[in-house]
Amino acid sequence: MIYQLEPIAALATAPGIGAIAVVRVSGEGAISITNQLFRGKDLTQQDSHTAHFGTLRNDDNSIIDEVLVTVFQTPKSFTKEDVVEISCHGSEFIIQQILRRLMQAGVRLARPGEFTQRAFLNGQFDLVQAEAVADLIASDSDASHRAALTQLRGGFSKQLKELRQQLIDFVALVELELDFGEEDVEFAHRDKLRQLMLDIRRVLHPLIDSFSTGNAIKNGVPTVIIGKPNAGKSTLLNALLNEEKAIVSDIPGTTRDIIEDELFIDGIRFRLIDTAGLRQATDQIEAIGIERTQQRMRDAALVVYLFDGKNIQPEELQTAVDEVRSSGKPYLLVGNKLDAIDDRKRQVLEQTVGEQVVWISAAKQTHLDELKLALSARVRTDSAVQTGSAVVTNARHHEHLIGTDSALARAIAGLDSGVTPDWLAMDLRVALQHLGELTGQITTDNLLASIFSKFCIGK
Ligand SMILES: Nc1nc2c(ncn2[C@@H]2O[C@H](COP(=O)(O)OP(=O)(O)OP(=O)(O)O)[C@@H](O)[C@H]2O)c(=O)[nH]1
Ligand SMILES: [Mg+2]
Repeated sequence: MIYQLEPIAALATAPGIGAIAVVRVSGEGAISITNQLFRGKDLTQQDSHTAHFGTLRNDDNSIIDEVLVTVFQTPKSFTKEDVVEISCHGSEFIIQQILRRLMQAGVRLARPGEFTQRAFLNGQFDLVQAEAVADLIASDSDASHRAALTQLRGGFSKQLKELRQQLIDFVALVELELDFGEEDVEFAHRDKLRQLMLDIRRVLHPLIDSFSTGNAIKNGVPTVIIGKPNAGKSTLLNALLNEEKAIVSDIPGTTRDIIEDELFIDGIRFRLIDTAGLRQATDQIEAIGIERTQQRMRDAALVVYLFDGKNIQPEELQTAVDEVRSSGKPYLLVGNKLDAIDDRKRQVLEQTVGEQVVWISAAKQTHLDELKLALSARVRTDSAVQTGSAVVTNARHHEHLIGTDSALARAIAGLDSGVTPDWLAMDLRVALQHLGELTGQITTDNLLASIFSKFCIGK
C-alpha cells in the first residue's frame, strides 16, 4: 500500500552556487503542479523516468529558467510517490523563484529528512537503511562510505527481520500456553526455541562487537602515541601531519597537554594523539599530563609505542613493551632515531622484543610511509571493513542490539531453570520490542521525528 501525501519540495543539492541545482518535488500532484509552471511538453502525459527540456514560467509568463525536468511516477521513485526533479541553473535567485512558484501552486517546503521519511513509511527501506542514507550523505572517508553503503543495501537488518519473525511465531505459541492457565500444555517446542535464541545471539554478537570499529570508521580511529620523554613523539606527530603542531625540544617533559589532529591514511581517518612522556612526574602539571596520557591510552583504539632507539636499554624496552602488551590494545612498536644508531644496536633491540618493530627517523622524516602502511594494516586486520560485512556505526542500533541480546540471555537462562511461560513470554517480548525498534517495524512518532530531523532539508 503506497501513500501519497501532500506535495513537498526542497532543494536536493547542496546550497550555494553551482553549475546546476536540483529541486525535488514529491507527493500527490507533484507532476501536474509542476506542469502548471512548465512550458515545453505536457508532463502529465510522459512516461516515468524520462527527462524533458523546457522553461519554468512566472505567473506573468516571464521565464524563470531553462530547466530539465525528470518525471518519476508512483511507485517507482525514491519516496514511492509521484516525484519531479527540476534541474535548473545553480543560482540562489533562480532556486528561490522556483520554490516560491511551487508554493503558490500549493506545494509546501519539506522538513529535514521528510523525503527519506516518506520513503521509509512507504516501505522503500527500513529504519537502519534510512539512517544509512544519512550516514552516506555525511560520509567523508572511504571506509565510512563503505560501511554506510553496506547498510543501505540491507546490511544486517534483513537477516534480523527474518529471525524476528520466527521469534514472533514462538511468542504466539508461548502466549497461547498462558491461555490454558493451570493445564500443563506446551505448544512452543522448548529445544527449538532455545536453538533459535542461540542463533539470534550468534548474529547479534559480531554486530555488537563491530560498533567500536564502526564508531572509529565514522569518527576516526583514536590512535595514541606514547613513550618516554624525548622519544620523539611530538616530532613524529608533526612529521605525519606535515605541520609544526606540537612543540619539540630536547628538554624531557616538553609536552604536557594532549595534542590531537586528524590524518587520512589509505581512506581511513585516524585521530592522532600526542601525549606527555611517561615517567615519574617532576611537578604537578606534568603529573596531570601523565594522568591524561593514561586516560587517552585507555580510550584509544590503537596504541603507537614510540621509543628512542639511541637512548633506550634493552631491559628498559622489554619492560615497556610488556606493559603495552598487557593493556590488551592493538599496538604498534615504533623505533625512532634510526639516523642516530647503527645496525647492531637495532638488531639487539629487535631481538629483545621479539616482534615486528617499524623503524623510522621522525626528525629526518624517513620510513614514514612504512609506518603509515603499518597503521592502516593494523586497523584493517581487526575490523570488518575489509570483508565488507555489516558494521554498526549508529549508537541507536548498538543500544537495541545489546537490549535484544540481554533479553535473550535472560530468556535462555529462564528456559534452563524452567520458568513459567509468563516469565518466558515477558523476556521474549522485550527482545522483540528491541528488534522491532531497531529495524523500524515498531516505531513511535518521537523516534521517527528524532531520526529524520537529523537529516538536512531536501534529503
Ligand atoms: N637524531 C634524532 N633526533 C630526534 C628524532 N626525532 C626526534 N628527535 C629529537 O628528540 C628530541 C625530543 O623530541 P620530541 O619530539 O620533543 O620528543 P617527545 O617524545 O615529544 O618528548 P616529550 O614531549 O618531552 O615527552 C628533540 O630534540 C628532537 O629533535 C630523530 O628521528 N632523530
Ligand atoms: Mg612531546
